[in-house]
Amino acid sequence: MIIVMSDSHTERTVIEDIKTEYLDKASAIIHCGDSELPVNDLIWSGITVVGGNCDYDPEYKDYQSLEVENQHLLVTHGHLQGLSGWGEGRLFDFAAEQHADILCFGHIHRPVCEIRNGCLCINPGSVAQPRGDWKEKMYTVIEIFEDSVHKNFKISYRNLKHEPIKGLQLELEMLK
Ligand SMILES: [Mn+2]
Repeated sequence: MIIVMSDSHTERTVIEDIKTEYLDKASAIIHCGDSELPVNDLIWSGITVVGGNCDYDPEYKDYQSLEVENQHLLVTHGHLQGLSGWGEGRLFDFAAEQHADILCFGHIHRPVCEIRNGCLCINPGSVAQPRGDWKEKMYTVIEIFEDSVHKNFKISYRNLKHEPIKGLQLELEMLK
């Protein structure tokens, strides 16, 4: 189980709540940037985080790669790849160059869940400032089931009470 959140914009407690809920269960907890917290905040112990356009601490990494559950996971906020509310820029090219199996990004504060060129692309929405059609503050739980031929992803968007959000529960399958 991989937990992905983003765009908390100074709301520290919500990060703490999610971390407390999943620290023992998850193989990784990801924050895709725009926390507006200092990089040395102790909250980041146990969380993989990157910098967003609203993070002024220069010590944040622009992107991070990690191997988790046999997947090459790439984390970036998205603004540096030209992602905006109007277009994706070169975000998905970047994921392909990095050979990502899973791309986690933020910045647009809207949920995105799709497979592109064999890469699961996830935007967890925002835990603080949702935009667009979905009005709930949310984050994402990814579960991966693999056999020799298929990879199955179970993606559950959750509200801040950790309840699944109706209409945002997805199962995607791809050939390996
Ligand atoms: Mn933001």
